[in-house]
Amino acid sequence: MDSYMKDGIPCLWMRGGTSKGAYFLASDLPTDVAARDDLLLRIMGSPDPTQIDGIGGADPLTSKVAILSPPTRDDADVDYLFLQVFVDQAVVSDAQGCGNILAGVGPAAIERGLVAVQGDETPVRIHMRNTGEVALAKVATPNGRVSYVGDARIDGVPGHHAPVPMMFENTAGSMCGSLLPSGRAVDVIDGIACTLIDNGMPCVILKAQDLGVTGSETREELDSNTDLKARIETIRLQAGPMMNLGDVSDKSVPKMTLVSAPIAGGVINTRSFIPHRCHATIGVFAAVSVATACTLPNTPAAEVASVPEGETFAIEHPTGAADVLIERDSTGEVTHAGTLRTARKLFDGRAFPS
Ligand code: NQM
Repeated sequence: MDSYMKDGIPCLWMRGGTSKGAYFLASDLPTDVAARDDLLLRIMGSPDPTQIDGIGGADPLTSKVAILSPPTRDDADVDYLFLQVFVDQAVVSDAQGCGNILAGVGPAAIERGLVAVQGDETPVRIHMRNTGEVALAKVATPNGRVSYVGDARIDGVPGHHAPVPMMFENTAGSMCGSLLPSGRAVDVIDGIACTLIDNGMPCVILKAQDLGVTGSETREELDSNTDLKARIETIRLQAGPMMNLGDVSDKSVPKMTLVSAPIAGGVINTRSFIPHRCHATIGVFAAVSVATACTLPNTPAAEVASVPEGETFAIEHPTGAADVLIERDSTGEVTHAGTLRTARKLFDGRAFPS
């Protein structure tokens, strides 16, 4: 029995946007990456499809980790490393960021004393170590404390909570080197037209109808369509090297996003595979990448999208829509992006690994 099993590790369990995860201080975890990952697998209960012996929620959306540490850049207040703990494989991956878990980072950094409160709203500049960019989040801090109470609501989360607005810049090519890593806005893989794009999250965007589905199916319907999932995975494995991601068989990127015409007044309808299960909503940076693809003429996304005049892009998903703010320069290039999320502290205590 190691000391972690005996004494546990300080852990904040938080909802960030439409995801849920364990937030740790780097100083409470082993510095050796292999030892850290082994510990996180034991805490979450992986590999096991039920994660019954850990705190993970048996879903990629609730098997996530944020590691916080003091900033290593002058233009940031806190460093954030995101880790995806696979549910049914002994894999912990830093090969993607997570904009939903990002929503909890500002509040967690203040709760843990890494960032001081500044008035009723505290701006927190977050260095996202997975991709190297800095995001700006604003955290409600009335009376000198983080407040999770407020009037903001996001689709996919019941109720109303304090808003956490977030802004991003320089997200193009976050993990793939450039916005369109293959050098083209459209590639054809297995006979299907795809846009390989990275504006904060590597995504492959393809039309649902080209894969024989409508794109309005439920998460459960798509998750049980094993033929569809096998075709998507074959395309993904070919897209990975084309996106400078190498062999992606053990990686959670690229995400595979099926698009179709909007059905609820939004810009585009989506179903995202992340990459093997269908997302209950859509990732934050995935939504930014999809919105960006909508602005590229003659692409699968542009063909089905209703692109707005203004800056707000409602990206429809299985349980509603995610609003993404897209700012473009005079050439039409996306320069800034943003979104509104909420977050909530669910539990503060010590996690005990198996
Ligand atoms: O794209 C899930 C999520 C995400 C990622 C995933 C995310 C993002 O919704 O920024 O938020 O794509 O695995 O938590």
